[in-house]
Amino acid sequence: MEFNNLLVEKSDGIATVTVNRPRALNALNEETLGELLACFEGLEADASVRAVILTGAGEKAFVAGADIAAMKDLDAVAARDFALLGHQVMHLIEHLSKPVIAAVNGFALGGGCELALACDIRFAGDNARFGQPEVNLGVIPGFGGTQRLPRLIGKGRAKELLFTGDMIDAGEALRLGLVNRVVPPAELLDAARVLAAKIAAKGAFAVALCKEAVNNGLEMEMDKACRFEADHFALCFATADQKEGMSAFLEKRPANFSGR
Ligand code: CO8
Repeated sequence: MEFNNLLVEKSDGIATVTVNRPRALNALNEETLGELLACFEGLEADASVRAVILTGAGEKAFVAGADIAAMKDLDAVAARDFALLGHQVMHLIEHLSKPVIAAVNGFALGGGCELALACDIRFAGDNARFGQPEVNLGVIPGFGGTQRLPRLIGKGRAKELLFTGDMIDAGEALRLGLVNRVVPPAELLDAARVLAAKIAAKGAFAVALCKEAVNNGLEMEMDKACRFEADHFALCFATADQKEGMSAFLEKRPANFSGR
């Protein structure tokens, strides 16, 4: 599928999606959000894809936010529709049955920070900057930032970022637990690919169930969440990968997972 604002590459079971509007620092307009939706629906349906890397074009930005020029004159109904479209994209990424790694190569602000938050794992170049600057524009985050940020880094730390609109650098993001790892910018995509390849070599069904158990379990009470985990654990025993993984261990050889 061809996109106006995205580049998509697939190799060795890893899809790399690049938001490609560098002249606007990859800001998310309605067309780009629609393309992200179509792109991730396609990746979900493509059994050859076992992990996804999401990044931004150019050396300056991952995504510098929702497109301010496109938002400025919206009325409340249109603003809500725009926010809901963003939520659809974030939800799709968060619940994709494959792991999604954000490779944050510069500014990740507002909707860009929210896009990174919807991913499973975040790697950052040491030039990355994170922030939720919406209060500087007289609005609040609209693509899940008030919800995913406190769930990831805690309520107090999230509120400081949300109330001040301040930007933080990659080192501070690492300290807060907002990113998993910081690397030199030139090594960012390779580091993300190494991680993606490592995960892609595991049983894809088990990885998908792990993701579902973490995401859904965190929304439940502990006893219900543990039951949810037990049911997902049991489901693994209906797969060839469980037999292969345990046989391989006992036969002292590497497992060869099929994803079934
Ligand atoms: N939207 C539209 N255009 C943008 C955006 C953006 N978010 N960010 C940068 N651009 C454009 C600039 O306008 C500029 O365009 P031009 O060359 O035509 O003037 C170009 O990108 C380059 O930007 P700068 O010249 O500003 O580059 P600097 O290096 O000087 O500054 C910054 C880089 C600090 C990243 C600066 O561009 C900036 O502050 N950008 C805005 C960041 C921001 O406020 N993001 C949050 C937006 S709000 C949001 O995301 C809410 C999400 C929920 C929406 C809910 C829907 C209702």
